[in-house]
Amino acid sequence: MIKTHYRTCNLCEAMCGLEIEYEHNHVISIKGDKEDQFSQGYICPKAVALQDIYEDPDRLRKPLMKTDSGWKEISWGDAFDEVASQLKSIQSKYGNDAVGIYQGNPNVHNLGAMLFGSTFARSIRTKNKFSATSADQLPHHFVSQFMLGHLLLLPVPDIDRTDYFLVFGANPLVSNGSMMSAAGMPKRLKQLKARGGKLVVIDPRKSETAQIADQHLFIQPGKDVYLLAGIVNLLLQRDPELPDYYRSLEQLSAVFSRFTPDLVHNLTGIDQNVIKKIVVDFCKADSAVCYGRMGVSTQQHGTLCQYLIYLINMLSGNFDKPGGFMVPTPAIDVVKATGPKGTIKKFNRWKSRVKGLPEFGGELPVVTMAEEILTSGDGQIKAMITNAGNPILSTPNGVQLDKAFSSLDFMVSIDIYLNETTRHADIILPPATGLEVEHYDLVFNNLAVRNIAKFSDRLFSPADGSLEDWQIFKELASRFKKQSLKDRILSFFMKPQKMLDYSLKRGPYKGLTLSKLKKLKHGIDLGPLQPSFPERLFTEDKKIDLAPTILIESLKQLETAKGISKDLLLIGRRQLRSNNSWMHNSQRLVKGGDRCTLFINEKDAKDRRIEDGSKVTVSSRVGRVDLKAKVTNEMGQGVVSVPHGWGHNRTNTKWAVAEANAGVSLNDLTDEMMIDHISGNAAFNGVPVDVMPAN
Ligand SMILES: Nc1nc2c(c(=O)[nH]1)N[C@H]1C(S)=C(S)[C@@H](COP(=O)(O)OP(=O)(O)OC[C@H]3O[C@@H](n4cnc5c(=O)[nH]c(N)nc54)[C@H](O)[C@@H]3O)O[C@H]1N2
Ligand SMILES: Nc1nc2c(c(=O)[nH]1)N[C@H]1C(S)=C(S)[C@@H](COP(=O)(O)OP(=O)(O)OC[C@H]3O[C@@H](n4cnc5c(=O)[nH]c(N)nc54)[C@H](O)[C@@H]3O)O[C@H]1N2
Ligand code: SF4
Ligand SMILES: [Mo]
Repeated sequence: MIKTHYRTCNLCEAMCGLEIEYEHNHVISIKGDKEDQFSQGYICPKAVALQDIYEDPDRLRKPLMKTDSGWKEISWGDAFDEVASQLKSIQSKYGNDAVGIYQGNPNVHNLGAMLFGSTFARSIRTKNKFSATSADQLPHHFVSQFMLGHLLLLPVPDIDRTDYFLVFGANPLVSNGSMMSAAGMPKRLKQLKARGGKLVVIDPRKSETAQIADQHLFIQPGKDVYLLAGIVNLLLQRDPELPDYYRSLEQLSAVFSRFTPDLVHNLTGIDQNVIKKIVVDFCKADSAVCYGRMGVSTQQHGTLCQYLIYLINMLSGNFDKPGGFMVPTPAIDVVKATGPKGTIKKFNRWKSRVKGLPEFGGELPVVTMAEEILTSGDGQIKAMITNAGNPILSTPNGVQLDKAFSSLDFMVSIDIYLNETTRHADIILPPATGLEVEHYDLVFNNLAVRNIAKFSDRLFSPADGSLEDWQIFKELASRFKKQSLKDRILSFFMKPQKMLDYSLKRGPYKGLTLSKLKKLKHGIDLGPLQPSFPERLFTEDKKIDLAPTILIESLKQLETAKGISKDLLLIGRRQLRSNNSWMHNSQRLVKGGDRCTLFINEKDAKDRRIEDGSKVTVSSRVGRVDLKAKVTNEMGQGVVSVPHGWGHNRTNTKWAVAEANAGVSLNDLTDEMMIDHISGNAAFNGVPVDVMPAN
């Protein structure tokens, strides 16, 4: 008999509701759930990958151990014992920091990993913790920590009510929104325009989102900081009236007055009147919000850009206001649950050994991971744990990291594929995943443009003997931390559903329990975002510091002499049918020809005698790759673009479809020396490159 299952897609941040028809353990169809309280039927082409991953013959289902004669399946018990014994022996020989951990993106899309991953990571007692955060949204956390007092107190654009949406370096039509969970982005943007609202996009490429905008401004990669500072300067000249929970306003004028429209024009090429008009329109709109994502977070001024975006929203009176920049009130308040007050201490408590980069939130910047493995001496990393991550393809200078991982004494990966990263492991522990697990979005409800809640049951039971991520973490942690009787009793009761129910009951919505949520197959809408400041602040004085010293000092030193760069600069490009590095083993998603191409402007192509469709060689300080060029004036002059997550051409991987559609890795060109100097975040955008016809 054909049955229907409702769940939330956990592949990206959008949280789309799915309606899945199935019979026994076979999926018949995956469609958008029209009754879903958040997505109302919207899905993107990636949703079907949940079926493909479930059925994928390449997906790992049993622990693997590397032997001289190849990979060998072993039992879970033997795998855990071997992992614990190897890691412990390395730690006793070289110290705790000799074991490093890298946690990848799917962790935050995984209920079990969210509940148990950090306990596991803590049990290893190492200072060498890394994650995809420092190749992504670290600047947002940094600014929230310094201005709002908690790194998870993250404002999002109230996109459904805004009248003016000013977007820097984000492409929500393709990414479906990031640090802004909003299923159904095309419809939401259409509604913005239908109610007379404006969409303005600043991007070195006329992206899919820029193409539907009222206004698109090309910008040279990395130059946003000047435009943003120029906007702040003009806002300050309007003498903003601010609520009394803001402080240090008086410090700002002296710092920002040099960012005149003329200076901004010289540094960005953007016309003075265009800049002034943006400020006038932004202030005139009933509500307005400025928002920036990967394009501005992962560049050399990432943290300053996010700081200036927060300031623009605050100085224009749009912070914590409907239609502006608001902090959601999720049913499970992860901010409260994780927050000691006055958390400014969570920065620079230790530094990386080789480059001296600061810790933030307990982690070191991932740009430094390879050198921490390759540089000998006290505190060198000798063993790695990777968990739901593919840093060989997703962090700068993948070739160097390849070399680093192959030099390790031991490596264990918790992952569902034998891919570019996990091929270096000695042991792979593959969890049940996707349709086989329960789901609740602990992280993305914290970033959603409406307050909602939904619980998804598992659709299929995991294959016989499979374990889930949380069970793997629990098993491993128990081997690292001595368990008292109390620990063991507590651990027996610590299961995802129990923990969810406990947290829901302590959340802001009275009467919302897990059993109630389980009956609401399409989720529950808890209403639009609500103003909640200054009560929500975690700062000690309950005020927002508009001028945190570290940010203001860095702005004062900001170089303004250089003008427009003559180099050809490389940026990334997300694609609707990809998801970082791991959705290329789905035939349905990769079909339709090679998408791993270099986009280049007509003039830049002509200057280099490059023809549309021809092979080109792209080289940077760290490496070179050959790929096909597409000549398009979507690209601003002097900027080229390559999508990331491809490059499945390394040896000894086991994902056949991906290998047959290999592409090249953008991160064989990006440079681990290019960083955001405040936070240590990777600067993927604006890498100087040479492009020429191949051979
Ligand atoms: N040049 C450039 N580089 C970038 C970016 C860019 O824009 N440009 N984007 C950056 C961003 S935003 C991010 S988030 C990172 C992502 O960086 P990573 O997280 O390192 O890379 P992913 O490709 O997401 O790899 C996810 C891994 O998790 C595994 N996996 C999937 N589901 C599960 C599961 O349920 N359990 C476990 N244990 N494993 C699972 C997959 O097999 C895969 O190996 O990449 C960054 N890299
Ligand atoms: N289909 C799909 N969806 C995804 C993902 C995916 O891989 N595929 N990944 C998910 C993840 S992990 C994340 S973090 C989000 C990211 O979500 P977004 O940030 O919305 O996605 P990107 O496509 O990286 O958008 C970055 C934009 O910045 C522009 N840009 C590059 N450099 C600069 C610059 O210096 N200045 C300015 N102003 N713009 C610049 C690029 O041209 C691009 O249009 O997407 C998520 N959703
Ligand atoms: S937009 Fe994201 S959440 Fe929605 S169906 Fe696509 S991958 Fe899934
Ligand atoms: Mo990301």
